[in-house]
Amino acid sequence: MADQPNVAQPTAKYRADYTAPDFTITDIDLVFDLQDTATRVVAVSQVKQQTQGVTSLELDGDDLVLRRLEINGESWPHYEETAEGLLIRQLPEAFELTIETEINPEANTALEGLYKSGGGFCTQCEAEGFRRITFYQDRPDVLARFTTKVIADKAKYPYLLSNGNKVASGELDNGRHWVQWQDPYPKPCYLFALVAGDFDVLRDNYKTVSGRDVALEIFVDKGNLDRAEHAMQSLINSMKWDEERFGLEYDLDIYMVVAVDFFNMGAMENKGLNIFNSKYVLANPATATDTDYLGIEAVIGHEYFHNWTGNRITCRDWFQLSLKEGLTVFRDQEFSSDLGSRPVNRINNVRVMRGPQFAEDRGPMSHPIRPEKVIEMNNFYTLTVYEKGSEVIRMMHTLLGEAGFQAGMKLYVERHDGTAATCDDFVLAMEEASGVDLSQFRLWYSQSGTPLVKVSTEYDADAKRYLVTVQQHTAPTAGQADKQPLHIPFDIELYDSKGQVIELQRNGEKIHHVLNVTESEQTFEFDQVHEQPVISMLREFSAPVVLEHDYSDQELVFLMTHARNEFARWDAGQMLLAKYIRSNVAAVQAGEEVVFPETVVDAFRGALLDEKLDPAFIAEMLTLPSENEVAGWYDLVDVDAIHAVLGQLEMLLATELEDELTAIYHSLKQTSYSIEHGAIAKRALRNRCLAYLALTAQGEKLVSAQYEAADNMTDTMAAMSAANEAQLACREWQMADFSDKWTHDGLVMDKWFILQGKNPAANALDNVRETMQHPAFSLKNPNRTRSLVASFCANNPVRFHAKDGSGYRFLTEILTALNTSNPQLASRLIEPFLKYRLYDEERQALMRAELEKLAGLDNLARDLFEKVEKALEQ
Ligand code: B3K
Ligand code: ZN
Repeated sequence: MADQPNVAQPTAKYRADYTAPDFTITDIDLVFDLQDTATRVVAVSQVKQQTQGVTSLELDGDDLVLRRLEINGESWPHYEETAEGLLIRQLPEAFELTIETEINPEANTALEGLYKSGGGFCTQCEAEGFRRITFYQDRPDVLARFTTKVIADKAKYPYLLSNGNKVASGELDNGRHWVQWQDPYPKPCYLFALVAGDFDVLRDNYKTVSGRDVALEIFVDKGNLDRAEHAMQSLINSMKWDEERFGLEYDLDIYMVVAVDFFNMGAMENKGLNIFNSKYVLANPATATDTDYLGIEAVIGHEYFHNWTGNRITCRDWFQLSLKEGLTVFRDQEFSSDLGSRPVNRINNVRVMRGPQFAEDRGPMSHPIRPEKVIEMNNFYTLTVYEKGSEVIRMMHTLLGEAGFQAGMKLYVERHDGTAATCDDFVLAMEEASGVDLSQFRLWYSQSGTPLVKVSTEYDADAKRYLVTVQQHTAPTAGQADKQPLHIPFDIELYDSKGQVIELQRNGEKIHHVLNVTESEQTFEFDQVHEQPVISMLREFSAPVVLEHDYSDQELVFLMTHARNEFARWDAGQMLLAKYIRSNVAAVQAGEEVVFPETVVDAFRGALLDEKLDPAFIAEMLTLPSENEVAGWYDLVDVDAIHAVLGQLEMLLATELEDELTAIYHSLKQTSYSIEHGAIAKRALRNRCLAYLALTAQGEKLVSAQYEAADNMTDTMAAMSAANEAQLACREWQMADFSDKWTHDGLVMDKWFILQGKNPAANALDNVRETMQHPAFSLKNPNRTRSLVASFCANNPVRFHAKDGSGYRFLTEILTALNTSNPQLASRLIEPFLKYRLYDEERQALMRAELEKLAGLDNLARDLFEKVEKALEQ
């Protein structure tokens, strides 16, 4: 952006530039005197030189007022404040550093560092928020033992919490009190946490496999105790699961979870004191949907699993983020799959990969799971680092098998416990423990983009031979032009015409069903194949790639019914849908009719009526890909045509299958609510049926009746979203009724805000603007903002991409406001703009103009700067 002189250039960091710290900090003793606008923080650190001869120490600091600086108890004049923090000079080899800072938690709307949420204080330090509390070496490879004393008004803040064990407490004059905490495990400062407030506490306990008694405490806003039980049960399940599946046990006597309303992400794994977005803690049947319940289980698990993969073994530098995140996502996915439905979990994870992650790979922020260059670290908590990172771990699991993988985990933990490690360390442990060669596989860490895998097959009836030719190609991505072939575990199965599995063999030797694809083009040969087989490929989505193969409808219908694993059956259904979505998008663009053959409808009818299948799985079978996922298939996206085709296909399925959908809808009615998986599955299918039936003549009646009869939020929301999508007349009174009932509860109102954002009506944007005046809405609260604004901008493509540019101007207004108050949130919301190159010329020009407006802001935050700059770059 050379033509944007008013944009200050924030500096980038490169992975290749890593150097170990010149000093380390072994212990830090913190005292917080909490006041809303002027909190005092005294930090006493024991510092040791690591590089001989280096006598200056650079400390990171942001938005701090320095009140005192001492070395070994003496005032120290040899320092200067810099743009990045403090530079202290003429230091001895080992010393005690005392720093007193003053901070303003109330003014902290960025929700990073120490801030106020509701009536209480809380912290968020990952990635680089500790530097907003005190001057420190704010980097993950400096591991110190933390002692923390918190002082605050006793009436307002009866609970004063920090990491580790409570070691002392006392009363002070003028109504204040204090508590001191000590964490025995050395940790990087991003895992530091402090909470002060008044809460209701749900208590339980857990005895670990080796007999440690752990007190479990969940802190929620007063009055919310009845919404914490599922989180507690999920925590207990996580602790048990990690012992059983990974042999990993909890290591402190207390585990605390605090739910707060103002939080930029889902949750944070601070040692012994997790801080959670209340969305991932609070649930009861009246306020939360089944999806919310499952989300709580997954996030509680995820943060708990970080205790080993993240906390006991942390990251050497932030470029290694996937070391802890990819691995921990893999662990939480396995946890959810072991406790619930494995196929349904896999399907939903794959949807995230094929939709938003593949889209990220194609955009200007495309990066490998281990990025090479970062301006603002918070911008790299991405689907690529997390979800693709997890797929990379999963591929190793596929290549090594469960036993080999667990041997690798064991070695990794033995070698690196208590240290800050790298992704290479992890792969090396996996390789050495299993004997599987991962040398080419390592490329997944450094190469970005989604490989395209094209497969062609050939059957030689005389020789009874079957040939499978696999080609891989990764197109250039932003910032990375040259690509090499990757090591792709490619899981296949062959079926005969009766649906029996054909054993894979060649020259009398068995061949494993996971093929090692390592070259740009490779042919695999199988013999003793007695008839033309049907091939199932990329089973379980064995690698994060796009598969291209010229399947006939007949083959796909065959796989939908005969493939042995459910994921493959679902995937065949998706491929069949994809074929007709593509051909119909072309038809609509050419002004022709939408065509959807009877045989395809019948295949979906078969799935719907298959009593052997899990109802939750059938619901997935009958779910079309989202408009965004379909958009990802095109270099030039036609939002209107995609919307029209998906709408018409849904209408067609609804009309053709109306009798079956109606029968199943009524047969799945339950008399009481439970969150047991069988019950969730039945609701999932029943509500999927309702979404289709809403499009038929009975829609108004069924949807109204369900809303009125619903005794749980899942059924209420299913009715409301069906009414919203189908634009039924009952939508209006339902929305009004819901808002009357829940205005006092922002978390519940988020569901209503989402529906306003996704409203397909032509005046959706006017409604969204009006909704911003709703008493429950606030741009200061990230959950509210995401619910309304992100659902409009990211999940209502037809309205957001209105040709008059009104949606684009709206997003710029929001981003401009958030740029100063909460840049991290702004940076999440800007995503739809980053894809502007995929739209027609007029829309491109309009979006580009908005990006340029943002680039021209005087005070553009580095979070937005990094994305805007990359988006505008050619
Ligand atoms: N580690 C945190 C995410 C921190 C995000 C910082 N912007 C939550 C998690 O992944 O578990
Ligand atoms: Zn995580």
